[in-house]
Amino acid sequence: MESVKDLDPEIYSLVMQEERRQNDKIRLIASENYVSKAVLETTGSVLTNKYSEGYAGKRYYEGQQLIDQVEQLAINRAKALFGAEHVNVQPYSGSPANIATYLAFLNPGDTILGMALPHGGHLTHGAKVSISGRYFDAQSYELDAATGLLNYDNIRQRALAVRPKIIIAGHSAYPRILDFKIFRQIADEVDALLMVDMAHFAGLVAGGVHPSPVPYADVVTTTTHKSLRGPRGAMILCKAKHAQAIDKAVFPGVQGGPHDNTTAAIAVALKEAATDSFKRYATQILKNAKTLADSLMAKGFTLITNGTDNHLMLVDLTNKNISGKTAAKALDKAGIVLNYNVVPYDKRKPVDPSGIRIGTPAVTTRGFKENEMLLVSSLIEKVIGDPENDELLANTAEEVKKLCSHFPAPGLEHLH
Ligand code: DSN
Repeated sequence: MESVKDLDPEIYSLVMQEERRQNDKIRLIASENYVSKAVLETTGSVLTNKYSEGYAGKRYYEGQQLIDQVEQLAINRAKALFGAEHVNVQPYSGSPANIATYLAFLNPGDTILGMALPHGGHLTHGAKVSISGRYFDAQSYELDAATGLLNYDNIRQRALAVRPKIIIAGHSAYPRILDFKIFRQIADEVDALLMVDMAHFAGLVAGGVHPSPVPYADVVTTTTHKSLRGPRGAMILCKAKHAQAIDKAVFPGVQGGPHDNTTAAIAVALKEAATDSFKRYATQILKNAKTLADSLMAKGFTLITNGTDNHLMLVDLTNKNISGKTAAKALDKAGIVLNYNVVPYDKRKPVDPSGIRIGTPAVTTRGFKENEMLLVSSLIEKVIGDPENDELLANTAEEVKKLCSHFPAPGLEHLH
């Protein structure tokens, strides 16, 4: 970044510090990752200079000889990787992808049914503060109070009661695998479309370690930057019969010109995701999550649903007499970065809830395996047991830094 250094030392310095932070900390935010150098390079390429409203062969600006090929490559790779009939790679991110899906099939005021935000759903699945909850009649289903699991009989009852036009499956904080077949049956029973937001687990699906929603859903939306490990962007995968509605909704319905540099980087990430090494990464994400979950439970931590079968876990800290926010802030000082999170039926407020969410994709990318996860578990226990002990937090941060120095992350190898 020599040019930035000369031109804008302030931004240069902040970026360098962020590189250090990402290098020296254990990053456990379930939606974050480290992209490869190839993805970074492509994101920063001259494709950022181009405008290309429309779709390959039908653009509103000239000079698309190469952009059309880039976008078609991304589409072809996504179709092959996920077995999708049609793919749109233009959504800027997950929220616009979801909004475009609603625009494709709904009129304002129509009913949607999604997982409640405090139970692990996403803002765009119908939360009242989101456009999805303001412009539509957004109904929700919740987790079972006793088990913390989805209760498919209840979802069915809710669907029969509210007759949604779209049922949304998918989550930001649910540690278990969804039963897409049952969701499909429920959707058929009430004549609804089934939309699956697989943003969190797309990398697991690509790596073959998580069931795919693609055969069951009318539409699958996903970000590209979480477990899938691509640039910040999104895709919509759908059945061929919905292709036109989806494409029209993305452009010109919700967006203008696609971000071609991102599209190219998505294509690169999809090529990486089709490799054996990506399969090994996806497998290790699950092993790491299970090891950490088991170890935390053995230390007396309460995990929602008593564990995980994906890349994330949700810890209810009520029995540890510490709020999620206090824990997350102490852990951050100690070099362990995660987010505070509501737990189902949380008695505390969302700004200072009872839980923390922990995810394993980023640490897996940098090479952490089961042994490192056991160490992470011990560090979490120590910090949460004494969150105001500044000396402990500082010493832990040093220990974390030393550990991280043995695991160079993609894109940050120059720091080692
Ligand atoms: N913000 C993302 C997450 O952290 O889960 C969801 O889009």
